Amino acid sequence: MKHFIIIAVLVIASTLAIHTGLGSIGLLPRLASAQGVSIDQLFGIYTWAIAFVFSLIIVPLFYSFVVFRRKKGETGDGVYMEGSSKLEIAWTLLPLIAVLYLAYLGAQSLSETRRVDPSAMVVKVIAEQWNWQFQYPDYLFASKSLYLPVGQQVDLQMTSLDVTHSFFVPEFRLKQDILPGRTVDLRVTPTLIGHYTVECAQLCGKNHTTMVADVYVVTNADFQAWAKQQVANAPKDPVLIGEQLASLYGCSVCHSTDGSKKVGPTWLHLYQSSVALSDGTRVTADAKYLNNSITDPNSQIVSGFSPNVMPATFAQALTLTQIQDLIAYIESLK
Ligand code: HEC
Ligand SMILES: [Cu+2]
Repeated sequence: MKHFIIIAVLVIASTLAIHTGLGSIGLLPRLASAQGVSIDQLFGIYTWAIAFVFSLIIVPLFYSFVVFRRKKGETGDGVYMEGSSKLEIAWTLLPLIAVLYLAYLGAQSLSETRRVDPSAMVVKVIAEQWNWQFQYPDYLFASKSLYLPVGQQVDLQMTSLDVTHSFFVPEFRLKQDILPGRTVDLRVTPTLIGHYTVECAQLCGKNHTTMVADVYVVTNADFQAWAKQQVANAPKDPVLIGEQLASLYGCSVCHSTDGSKKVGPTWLHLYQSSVALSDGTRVTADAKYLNNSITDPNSQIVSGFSPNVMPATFAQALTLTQIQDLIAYIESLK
C-alpha cells in the first residue's frame, strides 16, 4: 500500500510538472476566431490527458527500476502473479469511458464550429497551384488577399481548379480541405484585429510552400472603405478585366502574351489565326473556338500539346461574363 501512495503522489506531481512545461512553451499561436474557443478548450483537456497518461506509464516504470531492483545477494526469481480480472475490467472500462467522453466533447465542438449565422458574408475562395483568390460576390470584385470585418461570420465557399488544397489559418484554428469540382463551406468569425496568413496545408505540388496569402482582420469601417476602394479600382473595360482574370486564375502561368511558348500556346496573334489541331485538322481561332478552348479544353487540342494539361474546370469556376472578358483580352492581343 505504501508504494501505491508514493506512486500516486509522484504521478500527480509529474502530471502537474509536464502540464506546466507544455503550457510554458506556447504550443498554439494566439487565438483569433470565435470557432477556436471550443477547439482550444479541447486542446487544453488533451494536454492534461497527455501529461497524465505519460506520467501513469513512466512513473511506475522508473519507481520499479529504483525500488524493486535486485539487491546484492538475491538470486531467486520474482514473485509469480496470477492475472487479475478486477484490474483487467478496470483498465478496459476506464479508458473506454474516457474515450467516449472525449468523442462527445469533440462532436460538441464540431457542431459549435459549424454553427450557421444567416447574416454571414459570403467570400468565394478559389485555390489553384499555387495561389489563392478571394471573390466578394456582394461587391463584385476579386482580391489576392483576404480582408474580413472583425466580429462578423464569413462563409468561405471554397473550390479548387486542380488538385486538393487545404485552407488553414493557424490563428483561426480551423482547417478545411478543398477539392476540385466541388464547393465546400468553412465558417469563420474573426475576433481579433490583425494580420495573419493562409497557408495551404495539403502538399499540392512543386510550389506548395509558396501557396500563402495575407489575411487582414479589420474594423467594419475599414472593411467598407477597402471594399469601396477595390470597387473603384476595378477596371471597367472588358479587355482590362480579362487581363486581370488571366492573372488571378493563373492562365498566365501557362499562356504567354509575348509569343513565347510556356506550358500552353501563346496568346499573341492567336485571334483569327489558323490553328493546327492534334487530330490533323485546322480551325480559325474565332470567338467560338476561344470559348470552346476555355470551357472544354479537351475537345479541340492544339497540335503538339497532346496529352492536354489545361484544367477542364474553368467552365464551372468562371461566370459567362468572365469568359467573355477573357476572350476580349485574347482578341486584343491580335
Ligand atoms: C496548366 C496550364 C494551363 C492553364 C492554367 C491554362 N491553360 Fe489554356 N491551354 C493550356 C494548354 C497545354 C493548351 C493547349 C492544349 C489545348 O488546346 O487544350 C491550352 C489551350 C488554350 C487555348 C487555345 C490556344 C490555341 O493556341 O489555340 C485557349 C484560348 C486557352 N488555353 C485559354 C486559357 C484560359 C483563358 C485560361 C485561364 C482561365 C487557361 N487557358 C489556363 C494550358 C493551360
Ligand atoms: Cu495547395
